[in-house]
Amino acid sequence: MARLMIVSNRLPITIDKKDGELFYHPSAGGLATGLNSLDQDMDKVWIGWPGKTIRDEAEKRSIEKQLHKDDIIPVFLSRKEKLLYYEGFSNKTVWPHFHYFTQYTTYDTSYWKAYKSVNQKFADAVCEHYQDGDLIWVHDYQLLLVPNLIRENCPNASIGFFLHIPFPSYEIFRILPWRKELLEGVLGADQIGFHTFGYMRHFLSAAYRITGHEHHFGKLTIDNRLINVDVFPMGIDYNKYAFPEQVTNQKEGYEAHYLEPGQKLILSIDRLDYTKGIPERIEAMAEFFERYPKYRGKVSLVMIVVPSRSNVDQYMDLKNEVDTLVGRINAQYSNFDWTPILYFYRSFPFQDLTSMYKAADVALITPLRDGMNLVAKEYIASKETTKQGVLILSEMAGASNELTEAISVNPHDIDNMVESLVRALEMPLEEQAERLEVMQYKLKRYNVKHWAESFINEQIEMMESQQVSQTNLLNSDVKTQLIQQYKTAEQRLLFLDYDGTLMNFQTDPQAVVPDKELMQLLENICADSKNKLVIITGRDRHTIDEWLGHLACDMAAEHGVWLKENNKWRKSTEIFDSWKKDIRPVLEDLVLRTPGSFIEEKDYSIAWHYRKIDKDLGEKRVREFRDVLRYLTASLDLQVLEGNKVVEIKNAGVSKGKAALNWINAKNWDFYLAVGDDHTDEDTFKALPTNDNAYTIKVGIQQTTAKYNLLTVEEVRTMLTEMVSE
Ligand code: GDG
Repeated sequence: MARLMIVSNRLPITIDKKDGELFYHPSAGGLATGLNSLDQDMDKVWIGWPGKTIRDEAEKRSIEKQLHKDDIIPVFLSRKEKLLYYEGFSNKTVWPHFHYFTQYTTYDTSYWKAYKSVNQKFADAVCEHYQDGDLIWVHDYQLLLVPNLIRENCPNASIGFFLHIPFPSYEIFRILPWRKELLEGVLGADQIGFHTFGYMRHFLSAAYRITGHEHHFGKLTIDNRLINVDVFPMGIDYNKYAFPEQVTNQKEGYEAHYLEPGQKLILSIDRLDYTKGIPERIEAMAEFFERYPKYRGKVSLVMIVVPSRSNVDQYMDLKNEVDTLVGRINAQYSNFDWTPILYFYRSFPFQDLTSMYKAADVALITPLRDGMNLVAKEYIASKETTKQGVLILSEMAGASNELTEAISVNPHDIDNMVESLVRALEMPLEEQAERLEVMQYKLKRYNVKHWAESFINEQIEMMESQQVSQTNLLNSDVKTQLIQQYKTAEQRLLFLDYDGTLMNFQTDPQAVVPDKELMQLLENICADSKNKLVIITGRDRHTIDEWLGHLACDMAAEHGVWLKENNKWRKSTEIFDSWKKDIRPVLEDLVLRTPGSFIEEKDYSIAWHYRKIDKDLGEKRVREFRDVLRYLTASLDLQVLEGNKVVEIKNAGVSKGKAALNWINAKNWDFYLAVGDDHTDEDTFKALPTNDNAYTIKVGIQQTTAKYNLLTVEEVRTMLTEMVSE
């Protein structure tokens, strides 16, 4: 049975030690709940750090034994690793940077080294326990390198990766000295998930600009491996908050101690973190009481701040700042019956938390940056039965994309914050219910179980489609059969495309000069008198002739405009080139407006290349240019071919397929082979007979009419070498 291997920095349990005895506490995070509620027909194995530094080897073994019973595999970290990898690179480099707090980003190579080696430790643990068919799901910013490190040792594993925090814009991301390694680490996955489309866009843009990999509708192809990048907004365990088991009526408690009857409660809950906008929120409360004295004595903010990362400098500073600000506003406005901010610096048991959600008239959730923010969703769910309550939510939280019926605020805009508070406190009950119902409907349907299922189901689909695309690969059995038929044949016709088939692409097309190894291979093919080799290319005849003209082979150039037989070039059909003088100025104008693009003029076609420029700009130009071309070519017998970062205008009625027929019809061949990589080669494939002795091979895994696929230029060369060897 396929298993799900979950890999996260922290395990769903935490180890504690008291008086030399070990204790195991379950940590009830959203992730653990979501994954536990998944269909039981998939066994789960969890790999991660148990949260405690254990030095004694015997103790480690005993923990391992205990945890293995629950299918948990601990990855132990030394004190130094915890300091450099976790507190260092994860929390002082990636965390601030990805949340746009670049002033807090620490650039420290010892952190980076530890991050790499601990990521390797996690990947090793995965590979050690991996079984064929397992699905691996890696989580979050502490483990960005893990997908690719797993891929190196388990190349066929199906790996998913989910980022729980924002992915910053390219302009921010590019600042990191380790940007390329981090991206390549994540790109080792088959599926990459984000909370919002914004993060996904940033990731794809960074992947393109930094590693050069382009996407099409969120799909990237790297080394002929398909990667799915998609949005999976994380949900909550809705019923747990909507219908909690034991809720104490906290509001009554507050009312008894702090509030006059009818007073209103505003609630905020966050970890102490500079991303959560806590000082800005307190300032907004102060301004609110300043501007609207009528609310003094009537409204209190219950502010729960959960201690976190308290040994990091910025967090200590933040704690001092928050303490001072709360002290100041309380000192300024409170009286014997009322305190403006009820400030708690500690965590609460779940029951207390849900009671506070229930009691709060308004939730004020105003992070400066937040991957998602589950507190906002939990608050909405807790209003399932009462249908009363208003959510004020920062537009910088990922959750604001879904919770569009909340009052949306910019946490940096103090006026906006103050006016939103008034709006929330004054909102009629009917409107509160209407807004809540819409949001509750969404959260109920897209809960945490649904989130995990949709990620995993999409990953399973990816795994299956990778397998399907592998079924057409020219495997060793087919290769043996091909070689046997080749050996016994007397009259063999071989069509080989050049760029992307025999040679890899380069940014400058003129630099793709054949190397010695290729020359030798082609000479060997031509040396056998039973072979008729035809190089069939889109290149102009002068270049291809200069490079390969000395070989005893035939050629078709410019996608079949020119044919070379018995060492002589001829035009395949009567065509004209007078149109080029009308089209060329349009292309020249395009080049002027698009620096880095260039024109390639052939005898009967003209091409505009945008290989060296930004893809988005290139595509924008193609769109504009398509309309102009349509107008210009309307009355001419021309066709426009959109290729791989090139647009080519040429005479209609010419194709590689038509050219191929020239040779196909010339003899009774008993072996055919055609190899090519792009859509113009599909015409060649279609022109070949469908007999068992005809082999059509596409280089790459894209859709094709060819019978087989090979993945790379290197594989094509190996196959040809084996075919012609004695
Ligand atoms: C990261 C991303 C993303 C809080 N105080 C107490 C308590 N909590 C619970 C809440 C909620 C969770 O902790 C906090 O989740 P958030 O989503 O708000 O924030 P992060 O911890 O920063 O999480 C974030 C999340 O990952 C998921 O992808 O949404 O953007 O930063 O569930 O209820 N629970 C208890 N006592 C407390 O005092 N029991």
